[in-house]
Amino acid sequence: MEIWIATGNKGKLEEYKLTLAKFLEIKVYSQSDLPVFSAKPETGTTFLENARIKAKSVKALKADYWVLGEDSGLEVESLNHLPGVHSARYAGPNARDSENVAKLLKMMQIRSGANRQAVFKCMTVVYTPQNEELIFEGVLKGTISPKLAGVMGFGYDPVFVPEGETKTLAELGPAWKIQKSHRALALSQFLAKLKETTVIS
Ligand code: ITT
Repeated sequence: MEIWIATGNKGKLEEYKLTLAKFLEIKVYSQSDLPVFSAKPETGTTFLENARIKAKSVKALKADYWVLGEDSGLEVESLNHLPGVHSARYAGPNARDSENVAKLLKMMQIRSGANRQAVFKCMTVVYTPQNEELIFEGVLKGTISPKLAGVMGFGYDPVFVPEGETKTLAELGPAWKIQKSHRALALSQFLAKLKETTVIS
């Protein structure tokens, strides 16, 4: 099977490719493999709405294939669950990961006190070749470290310490993330469904 991942985020794509590499029957492509593609604005107010916008924009060009779109983000308890759907743009429309992380740490210094609880959420929408919609969700609980640590991964990985761990995701690295992250948890549900329907073995 061919699956098209509707993302322009290289960090996300790398994690999908790493996980799917062991399934020799799955070929992975992304929107950057399309000759012409322009991403639609993420106008949804929920992860699900934005995941649908992304998946549908690639499905419109790859109607007969499997297409996966995903919207994810960080919800910090003491910041009223922000940055949430704004995670990629928290410090501004074209903000770099380092700027988003710096804003997060600053906001938490002002507002969070001792409460550093946070969750990563990943909402995944898959369209089958027959255009059936499948929805999967993954959640990863943890805390926000006051200081950056680690160089692997992307986004908020250098400040997110998963529950039960003492290191950040950027220190734990891709081997940990592809087993246990919010993205991995959503993807494993999709893979279970593919196995159930014998698309893969
Ligand atoms: P696409 O929409 O093209 O997939 P994006 O980066 O804009 O790429 P999102 O809108 O889903 O993706 O925003 C997700 C943001 O949430 C992402 O840019 C990171 O800042 C953060 N994020 C999501 N998953 C993460 C992870 O596993 N590690 C670190 N940060 C993550």
